[in-house]
Amino acid sequence: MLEKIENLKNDALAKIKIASSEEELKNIELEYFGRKAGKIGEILKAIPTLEPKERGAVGKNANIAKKDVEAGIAARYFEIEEEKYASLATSEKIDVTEPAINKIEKGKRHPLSKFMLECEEVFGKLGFEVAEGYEIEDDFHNFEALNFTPDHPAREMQDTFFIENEELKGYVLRTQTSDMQIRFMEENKPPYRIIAPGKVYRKDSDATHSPMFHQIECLMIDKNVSLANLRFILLSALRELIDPNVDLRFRLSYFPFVEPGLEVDALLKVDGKETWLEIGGAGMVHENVLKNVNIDPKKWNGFAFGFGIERMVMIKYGVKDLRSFFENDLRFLKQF
Ligand code: FA5
Repeated sequence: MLEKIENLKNDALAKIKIASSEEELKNIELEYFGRKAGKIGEILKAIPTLEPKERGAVGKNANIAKKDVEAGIAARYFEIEEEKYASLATSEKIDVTEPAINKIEKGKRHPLSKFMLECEEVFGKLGFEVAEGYEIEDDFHNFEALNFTPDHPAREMQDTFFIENEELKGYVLRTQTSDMQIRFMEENKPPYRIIAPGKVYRKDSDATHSPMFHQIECLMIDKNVSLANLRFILLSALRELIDPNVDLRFRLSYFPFVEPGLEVDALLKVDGKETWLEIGGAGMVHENVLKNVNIDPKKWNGFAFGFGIERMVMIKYGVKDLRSFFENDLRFLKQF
């Protein structure tokens, strides 16, 4: 019996040594340890039927054989795994110096982001720094400090999205980048020259209005600033940003945070004809706004203007429908 065990063990170890796959190893495991008719199991099961004096030695040797075969199988599994990974390293080797088969298309900036970056560059050259704010804004910065009293009819001018959440009661999706006039003046001392580009939201949707759109705010506060300064800065910037032949026209208008308030039109060539197009609002900062941020209006004054970025880009490239900017149609976007 002891010899039988020894032979069984040697046979098993020889088979294990030449097994070349996990599949083969599994079959060897079944042959020796399978629940039904596993060769080692059979021997262990037969022990109680042996002569009592034989049982000890057979049991001991059978257990040693069992452990040796188990250890052999585990070691061979490990080796096969190692061999598999070693062969992967050669079979799946990538030559990173090979030229690409397909041409990789590079992404580009969205025309609106591109225009906002151009604004930062052009206004930067005129001495304006960039200020950034929040799209979820409180009533104070979006309306109150900008001289909109609580029952001011002008609040109706901008169809507001109010946040319906107990924790954010009184907050809105900002309707204009003019909130940045307040935020910046609260935190800095005059003089100021800033632009604030960003997203704004209104309940508005058609070919020239979108519920989310972009504005750029410009604020200059210094000593003895006049409408002539506003005109000069705006004209210089637009001539560089849109067209060197742009001209401007101001019409009297109303915004609670400026006095006088102006609507600005730009003279542009559209389809070969010269046309005046409304591009945004402007004016001299209202003294109540300066007082709301503790700035003495007798010492300081200035102008502000705010423009729709979509409107500017539509004018610059002759885009007819503002919704094209948000449809993510590559045929449209690739033109810029
Ligand atoms: C304002 O938002 C003022 N805050 C501008 C301002 C700033 C005036 C500083 C004075 C001083 P208004 O509501 O007119 O103004 O909007 C300005 C521009 O945003 C518009 O001329 C238009 O180009 C653009 N705009 C307004 N609503 C939409 C919309 N729903 N979709 C796309 N563009 C819009």
